[in-house]
Amino acid sequence: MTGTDTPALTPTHCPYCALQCGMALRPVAGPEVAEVVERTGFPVNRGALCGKGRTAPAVLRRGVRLTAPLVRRRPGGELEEAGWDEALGRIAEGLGGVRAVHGADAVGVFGGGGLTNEKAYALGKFARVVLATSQIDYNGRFCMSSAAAAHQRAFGLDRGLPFPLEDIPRTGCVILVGSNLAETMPPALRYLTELRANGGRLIVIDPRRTRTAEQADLHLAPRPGTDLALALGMLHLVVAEGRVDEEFVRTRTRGWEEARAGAMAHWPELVERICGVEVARLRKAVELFCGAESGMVLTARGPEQQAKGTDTVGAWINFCLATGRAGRPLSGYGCLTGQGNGQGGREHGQKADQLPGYRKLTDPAARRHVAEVWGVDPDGLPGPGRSAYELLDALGRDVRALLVMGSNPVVSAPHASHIERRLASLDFLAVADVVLSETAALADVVLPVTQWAEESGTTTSLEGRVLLRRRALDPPEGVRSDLEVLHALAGLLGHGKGFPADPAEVFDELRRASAGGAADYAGITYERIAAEDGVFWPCPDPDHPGTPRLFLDRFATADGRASFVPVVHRAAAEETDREYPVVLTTGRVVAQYQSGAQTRRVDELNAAAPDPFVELHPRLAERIGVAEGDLVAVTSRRGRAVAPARITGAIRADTVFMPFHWPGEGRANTLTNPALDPVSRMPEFKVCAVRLEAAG
Ligand SMILES: Nc1nc2c(c(=O)[nH]1)N[C@H]1C(S)=C(S)[C@@H](COP(=O)(O)OP(=O)(O)OC[C@H]3O[C@@H](n4cnc5c(=O)[nH]c(N)nc54)[C@H](O)[C@@H]3O)O[C@H]1N2
Ligand SMILES: Nc1nc2c(c(=O)[nH]1)N[C@H]1C(S)=C(S)[C@@H](COP(=O)(O)OP(=O)(O)OC[C@H]3O[C@@H](n4cnc5c(=O)[nH]c(N)nc54)[C@H](O)[C@@H]3O)O[C@H]1N2
Ligand code: SF4
Ligand SMILES: [Mo]
Repeated sequence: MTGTDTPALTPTHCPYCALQCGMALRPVAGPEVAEVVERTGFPVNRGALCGKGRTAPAVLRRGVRLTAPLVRRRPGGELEEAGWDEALGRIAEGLGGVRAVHGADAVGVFGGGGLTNEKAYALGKFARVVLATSQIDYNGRFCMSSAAAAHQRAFGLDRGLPFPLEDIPRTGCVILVGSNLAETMPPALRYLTELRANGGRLIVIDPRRTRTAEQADLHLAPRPGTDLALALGMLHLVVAEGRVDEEFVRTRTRGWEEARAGAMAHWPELVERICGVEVARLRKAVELFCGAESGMVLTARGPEQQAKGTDTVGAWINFCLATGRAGRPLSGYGCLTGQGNGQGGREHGQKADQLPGYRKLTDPAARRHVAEVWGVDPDGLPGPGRSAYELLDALGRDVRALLVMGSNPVVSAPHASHIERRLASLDFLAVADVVLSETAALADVVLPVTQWAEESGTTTSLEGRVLLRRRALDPPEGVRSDLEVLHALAGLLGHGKGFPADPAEVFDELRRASAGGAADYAGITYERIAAEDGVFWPCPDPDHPGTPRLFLDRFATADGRASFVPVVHRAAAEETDREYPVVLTTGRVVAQYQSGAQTRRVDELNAAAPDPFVELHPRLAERIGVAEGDLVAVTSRRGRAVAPARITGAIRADTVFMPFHWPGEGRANTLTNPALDPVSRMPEFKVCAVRLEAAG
């Protein structure tokens, strides 16, 4: 480089959450590798970033990340550095060997919602075509699958937000259910602040008075796991107070009578008893929402990560439909998807029942279309496989070899001690990761892969906006991209063609595979994304402008009407009793991301959030005799975790909260209940019964 050159600034997006904040990267000399520069021109975050985004380059450094493959040369031995040929050869042998002895479905694949569209697509194709296994699913099952299922049921299409974030400040009232946006997507808090500045109202429903709830005009704090009753109780009041939008119900929906009957069975006093929210506050919420010209209900993991998450979201959609707050400008139901590519990652085929373009694996026309793009026989494509938890639970039994790409289930799966044992009982485990995660540490082979800043690829944000991350840096010696890994493994397993390592080439194939599907990317190109700040799907052809707003004329059902779904409240899978008298709920803190595999390696983030904790109310703390910072033992039917007490009046006295970002003694998922939603197969991360003791 000559003295006058400044290293190029590359516009890109954050590697972490679904907000996909715009940023720019500049390479720097020395161990720091790169610095993040504000990119004010990107409309979603206008330059603002949270601490995780700002410090993301720290994980690009050598010493922090993996830079050589690791192999375990004898059972029970240590992981040792190896060359790529040996590592890839061992994986081909490990997966191929199990398949030869136990059949194709004995080989499983576990993907992630953080993978780019190109990777998610290639991983799904690799499983179905190269491994010919039905056993592929991914961590998105733990994330937004309940909202996705409810979306499909009611609207015939699942895109988390049917409108762009920029619409939020202009609506009349937002009900935010179980989302702690202030910690989980800090730059998006601006949309709520602007809403209130414009005179709009904000209602937050969360058992904790979070930093998000503090912004609200009205905060309802139900007992965890009772959101379904709460939504039904509010719909009851809508009916009782004559606030149903009859015209909208008649012309744009079907199934109201049955849904209405379900709501009428949940009279407000009953709901008050179930949820612990006073009738007067329910009434106030209905008054604020229905009194505004327009309104939105936005849910996140609070109501969704329940064994009845699909019905709970269904009840909120019913509420929107009955009040005419859907399929109209500035109104609607939306789900705040979580992972960096949480939206795109659920569209292109790493899900157990799915083919690219959000097609169904059981649909003969979909199989024909995708098989043609792949150049394979449609009858040779496997059928749907197990959902994420069921797949992990089958390890070492029906599924004997596993390839993990983009997830760390040892920390993030429910009943994690059980899943850790299942992983350890495998005949063969391969993990591709950027760091030595807790799951990678159990593997027979670990492949070090390139990161966001070192490779190009698209993600689809929570808005349904398809974005381009650009390669800004050269990866260090010794690492390869996930696409290169799949290319090489496919070759070793007899598929020398069909798995290009170039993301642009993969994206072009994805466009063809998605063409005509629900999530149609056919008209989206890298060039367009770059020129237009992203393109909203569906976008069926290059002249199509993309679709920021869905459902304004019709819903995506056969007759264009939205479906009410008849739902009734039911108890959590595990209720409190004398032995386990307290409800545990789990979630996030601003400075750590997910299983912490990446963010626990960043000094600045660890300084802000070094350790797990148990958040509890002063009355509960007094009852068990602990003071601030004292160790608390939390025991559920599945195990015991220990972490320091954090005492606050901002949580219900019958509930404790633990973040799930840490392994070891304070691992929240040692305690959680793997009860699954019958439709979405989402585990009940947000509710289980526990007992507390001082652990002095
Ligand atoms: N800092 C940070 N940001 C992240 C992530 C991260 O790990 N760290 N992860 C990303 C991902 S993948 C996701 S999915 C999103 C998640 O984003 P959020 O859904 O906002 O995060 P959570 O903390 O899991 O849960 C939100 C709130 O639900 C409340 N809650 C608990 N139980 C219940 C209940 O029964 N009912 C209701 N109504 N509320 C309840 C909790 O108190 C919590 O405040 O965040 C994304 N952003
Ligand atoms: N108790 C409790 N448990 C929960 C939740 C909760 O609220 N409570 N939330 C659930 C939710 S919403 C989610 S989304 C899950 C997430 O749980 P995980 O799937 O464990 O999420 P991450 O920690 O993001 O794991 C991603 C892994 O992939 C690696 N990685 C990152 N990028 C890439 C890449 O491009 N390629 C490859 N090969 N690897 C990569 C990271 O280093 C990390 O090890 O946790 C779930 N678990
Ligand atoms: S809010 Fe999400 S996308 Fe934005 S900087 Fe933070 S982690 Fe990254
Ligand atoms: Mo998530």
